[in-house]
Amino acid sequence: MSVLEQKASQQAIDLENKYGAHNYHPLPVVLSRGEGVYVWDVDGKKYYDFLSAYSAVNQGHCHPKIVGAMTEQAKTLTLTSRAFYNDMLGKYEKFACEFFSFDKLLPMNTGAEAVETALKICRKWAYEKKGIEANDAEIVVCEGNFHGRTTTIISFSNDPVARKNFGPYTDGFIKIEYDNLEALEKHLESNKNIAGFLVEPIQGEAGVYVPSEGYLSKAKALCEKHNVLFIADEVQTGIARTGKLLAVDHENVKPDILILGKAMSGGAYPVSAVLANDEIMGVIKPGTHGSTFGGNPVAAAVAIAALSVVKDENLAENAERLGKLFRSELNKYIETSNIATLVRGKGLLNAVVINDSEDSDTAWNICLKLRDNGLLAKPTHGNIIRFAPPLVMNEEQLMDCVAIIIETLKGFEK
Ligand code: IF1
Repeated sequence: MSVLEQKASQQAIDLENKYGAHNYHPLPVVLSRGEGVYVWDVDGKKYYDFLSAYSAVNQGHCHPKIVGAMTEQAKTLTLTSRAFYNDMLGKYEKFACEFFSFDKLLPMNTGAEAVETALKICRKWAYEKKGIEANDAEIVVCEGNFHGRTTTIISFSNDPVARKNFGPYTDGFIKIEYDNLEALEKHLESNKNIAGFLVEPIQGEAGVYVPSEGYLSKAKALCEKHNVLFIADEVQTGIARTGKLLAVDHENVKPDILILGKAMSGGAYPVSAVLANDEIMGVIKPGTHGSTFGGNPVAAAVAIAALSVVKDENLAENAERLGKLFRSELNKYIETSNIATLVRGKGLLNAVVINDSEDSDTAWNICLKLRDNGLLAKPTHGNIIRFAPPLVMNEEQLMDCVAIIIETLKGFEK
């Protein structure tokens, strides 16, 4: 990199360091353009994006249909608030309810807001429909969860960095081991105050943990048996990422409450949503919940376009096919590697576990070298690297990326 090039990147980094809160530790690369599976840095270097903004850019960067819908609506009507009706929200709600087969949708903006909304609906349903005594409702969550960064959500996180010094914490949550049906059944059988079970169909941040075959369907059956709401957080696993429209579709599970975000907009705009049927969503009455931007006309137009792209371009099928190819190619290399120990995932949500201690910086150094070799990825926890490209990738591009990843890993062989 020339001195001048270094200057442009460093200037951007210095500005963030000086004027921005230090709540992230980004990989040192400064991006200025995105298109499809590619991003470019300020010096014009081209990269494959293998993070997809944590699975928000499933449809590829700056998809013309999504940007076009956003631009048109932004020139027409951006925000009315919900104090009045507008001509876009109902269309979006109908489109999305039919797309995911639910009666109702409550529109929000970020994933965490949608998770909070789902928790509120679950509690309100518990008091007004299930008959649990006021303030006694408990919601079961899983160890290793990641559902966002609000005070209530980090109250039930077991990530010390996400929790430390943010107390006092919100009560009413029971943590159980992920992928452990006996633990779930034990609580459902012994505790009549349980209102819901909140679960990621695959634990993304924890390191792309895919639960045992049948876990989701058996957990749903247990919830049905005990009149407990099954709440699927598909913010990261949804919208075709794992090779089906929703990750729960791999087991034909219909959640009582579905939480969506990220790729609901293709990464063009903050759009999240909570979907449920009338007997559950009916507990929400005027004044019980809301948001200034929730369901705004731009979000509505963007989400309709983003979901249409998923269907029109068969992104789930593409993710399923290329995900199998990715894991097959990586497994061939792993057989002879002493630096990569395993690859796991579904569709195009995958992770490679690096053969080093959790606190080592090997995974980070591998990502720095991947960057130099033209591919952007980032470790999740410690020695696990998440690989999640946009779902619009084709086989030739995927094989090019497999070659980059394997060549880079070979450079770290012991
Ligand atoms: C960060 C993680 C991923 C999510 C699930 C809800 C939310 C997320 C399953 C909240 C958000 C983002 C948040 C971002 C990094 C990223 C992330 F590393 F934090 F955990 F993807 F794995 N449910 N995940 O994954 O949605 O409010 O962010 O829109 O906070 O560092 P949000």
